[in-house]
Amino acid sequence: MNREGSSYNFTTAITRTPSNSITEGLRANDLGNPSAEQFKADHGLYIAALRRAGLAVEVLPALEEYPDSVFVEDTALCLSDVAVTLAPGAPSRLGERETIRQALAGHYDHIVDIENGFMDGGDIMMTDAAILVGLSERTNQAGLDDLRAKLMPWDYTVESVDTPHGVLHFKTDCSLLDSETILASYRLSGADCFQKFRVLEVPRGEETAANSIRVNDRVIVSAGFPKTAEMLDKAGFLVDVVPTGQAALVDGGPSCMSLRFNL
Ligand code: CIR
Repeated sequence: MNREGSSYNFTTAITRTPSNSITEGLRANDLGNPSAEQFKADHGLYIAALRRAGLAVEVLPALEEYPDSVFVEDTALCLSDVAVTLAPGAPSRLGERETIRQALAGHYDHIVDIENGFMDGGDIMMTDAAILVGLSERTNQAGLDDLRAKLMPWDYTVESVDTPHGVLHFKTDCSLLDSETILASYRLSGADCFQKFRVLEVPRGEETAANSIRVNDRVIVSAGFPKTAEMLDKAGFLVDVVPTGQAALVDGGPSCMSLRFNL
């Protein structure tokens, strides 16, 4: 089934206030602890950007027992007719999903759960035609098979793609900009899964900006990547810049901090 525009037109977002324990957040390389205070301030600006894009934003309370719980994207896949709670691949994050399930129950009539294997939302890209799932350190084949099985009644196409080695999540390095266009780092710009798309490659040195989000009429991009912002502007996209420096210290970016959906 082709769901034209459904992968970037949204009405609602769920976010979660960063916890003070974010200083214990997982990271591949330790470049120093984020400041919880600054993260909360940045998070407020992120929510403001989602609201500027027209979304109703639900803000869940911080969960101190889960340092990475601000990164709600990893706990669920929100489609237009069903939500899927995922099984995050980091053991310390598995408990986050029950609280997200409760929040989703306020919005969705149908919720299904990944019960086999593991899968992070950061590895899932919705396009109009298919759900692309990047196999990674956090997402395995058993999780992907379970997603396919659980979505069977809803007529989605689920495709497996490769996450580049050394990259945390598939969407760490790419974003959907519209039905035909992908933003990607050089590591993914030539990927087979994007052959039917126009690919805008993030200028070298700004790879972090590949994790951006298209939300309704605009693209939310991390601050500090002026060449990417200029490229998107010239390509006709309305760019909204938000600070994500604290999130980046624990491997997060714009996409990770919200679940976005259209109900
Ligand atoms: C983690 O390692 O799970 C967090 N520190 C970062 C999660 C980023 N999530 C995402 O890209 N979807």
